[in-house]
This record gives sequence, structure tokens and C-alpha cells, in this order.
Amino acid sequence: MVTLNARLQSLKTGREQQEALIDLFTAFADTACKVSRIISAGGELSDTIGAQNSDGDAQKALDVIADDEFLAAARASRVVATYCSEEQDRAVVIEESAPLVIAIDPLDGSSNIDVNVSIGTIISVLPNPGGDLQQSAMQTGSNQLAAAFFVYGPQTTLYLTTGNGTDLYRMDPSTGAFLLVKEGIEIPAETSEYAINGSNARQWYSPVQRYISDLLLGDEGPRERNFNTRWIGSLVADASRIFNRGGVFLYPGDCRPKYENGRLRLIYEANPVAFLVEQAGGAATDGVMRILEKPPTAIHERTALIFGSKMEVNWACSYEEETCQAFDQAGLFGRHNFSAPEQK
Ligand code: FDP
Repeated sequence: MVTLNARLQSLKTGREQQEALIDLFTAFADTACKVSRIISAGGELSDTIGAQNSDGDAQKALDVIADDEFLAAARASRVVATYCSEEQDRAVVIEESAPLVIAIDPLDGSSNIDVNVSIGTIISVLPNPGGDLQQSAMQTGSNQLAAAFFVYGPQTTLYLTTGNGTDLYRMDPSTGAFLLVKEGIEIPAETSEYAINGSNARQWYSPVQRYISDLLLGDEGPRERNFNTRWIGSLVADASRIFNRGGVFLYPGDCRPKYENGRLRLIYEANPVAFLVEQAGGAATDGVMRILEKPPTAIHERTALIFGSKMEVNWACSYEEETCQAFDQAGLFGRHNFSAPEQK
């Protein structure tokens, strides 16, 4: 079996940023192994610790453990200039002249910790742009040098791209080594499976309501075939399914306060997932714009996110376009000018 360490050696190109990825992912793979073992051992990992993260979410014990572990690994790797985490208000400056900037969700899917459902760590790797390091992660996703997520589930897995396709690795629990399972994942262009939190349906804007209504009509509706819903509620788990058998995932903006631009974060959730998805032949958008072209305006900014099988992402976005033409407005999957969803 080919190991992650062996595969990373192909990055020995003499280019500093590329070679730094070897040290980074060697360190992060060891950390993911450690976090995976902490999770398997159980304990009071979902207890709230009385603190809040950048967005006012109550932090759980495992959020803080994972953040501490990945921050320590970033420091030890000696290749990270700044570490921007969901669990920290501001970027942590590590080594001003180091080549890489990390944006990270150390523990994605926190609400699933106590129910033994897959959770993970999402990582975006950017070049160090110099200048004000507090702003160093504020780069468009197309600048990413690498993106990855680890999944702590029945198996511990790693989806990784360094810009040359997306590969899947699985951790061997006896040694902690990550072994290559699939090279060059291809997300099927078509699908009959979609993922969205349907409990928000009454809050969705009109294009999302119309798109999902058409899927629900199945073979009696305009799509002329039946669709299946799958929603795990951990981005890493829903994304894993889509990498393996296709599908479309939607977390659109909606009418709830603070959800105008959806729930997911641009720089450490949407961008890395979008890079991995595009490298696997899929598409990722906010309904109007390619995620990887969105200029960030704040470290913890949210974005609407639609990704997965290319044809289905295009279908979903066609509802947005119709509405934009009809109302001469933009961005209805995200912030919009209506005060309430269209009444049926
Ligand atoms: P969580 O808050 O549990 O960390 O990243 C946020 C996230 O989970 C995603 O993993 C998941 O897709 C989404 O939120 C679920 O949101 P809802 O609870 O609103 O469905």
C-alpha cells in the first residue's frame, strides 16, 4: 500500500511552498491520528466548557482539544506563519517569515460529537502574502496551495488536494499511517441525491424553495425522476458521501437572523471544500459566483454553499438565474432584498 508520506515526496520540487506542504501534512496527519484516538476513547468530549467561539457558539471540550492539537502541530512544523481558526477570534501569528498560512475548522460537526456520528477537521493552506499577518488568510480560494479534510468516523480518512486532483487516504488504526485508497477521485456529473436541512424550508428564499419543490415532485414533476434526500449535518460526512457517489449539498442563505449568507464559513469551510470538489471534477458556488473567486471580507464570514455533481449544481443555480432576471436582483441564494420567502 502507498502511504501518505511516500506520496508527499512528489512535492519535493525545490519550490519552498510546495516542500513546506510535506512537513505540514506529515505533522497534521499525526495530529489527526491523535485526535481520532481521543474521540474513540470517548469521555466528556461534548461537554460545553463555558466559553464561546468567534461567532458566539458554545465551545465544546473537543473543539478546544482539536484546536490546541492542530495549533501545536502547526507550530512544530516550522512552516506556518499564521493559524486562523474557527475557535480563535484573531489569527495566531506563529513565524512571520514562514511560507504558509492556515485557515482551519479544527472540529467540524460539533453538534454530532455526542451521537457518535462522523465529524472532522477542515484545512485550507494559503501562501504567506507578507504584510499585515492578521489579514493573511483573507485571500480568494483560488490562491490555495492545498486543501484537506480529515473525517473521524467508522474509519479515519483524509481527502487531500495539492492542486493535482483529489485523493482519498484511510488511516490504518494499528500503525496510525494514512494509506492511499483512491487517487484522482471523480465526482459523477449527474446525481439523484441531494442534501439540505429541510427543517429550514419555510425560511428559504424563493429560488431554493422552487428548486427543492421540483426535486420533491420526482417523476411527476419537471425533473421526471425521483430524488433521494441524505442529510447528516456534518459537512465532512456529507462531503465524503458526495466524493464517493455524487450528490448535491446546499446550505443556502435564508430569512433567519444571521443566516442571510448561510451558515458555513468562507475561508475555512467553503474554500477548502470547493478546492477539493473542483479538483474532483465537481462544482462549488454560492448560487451566483464560484466559491473560489469570492474575495473574503472578514476571517469568520459566512457564505451560501452549493457543491457536488456539476450538472445538479448547475440545475440548482438555474433557479437563481431565473429569479435574478425576473427581479433584476443578485445573490438570492445569499443575502437578498425580500423580507420574507415567497408565499405559496
Ligand atoms: P456544526 O455546527 O455541528 O459544526 O460547520 C457547521 C456545521 O456543523 C456543518 O458541519 C453542518 O453541515 C452544518 O453546520 C449543520 O447545520 P444545521 O445544524 O443548521 O443543519
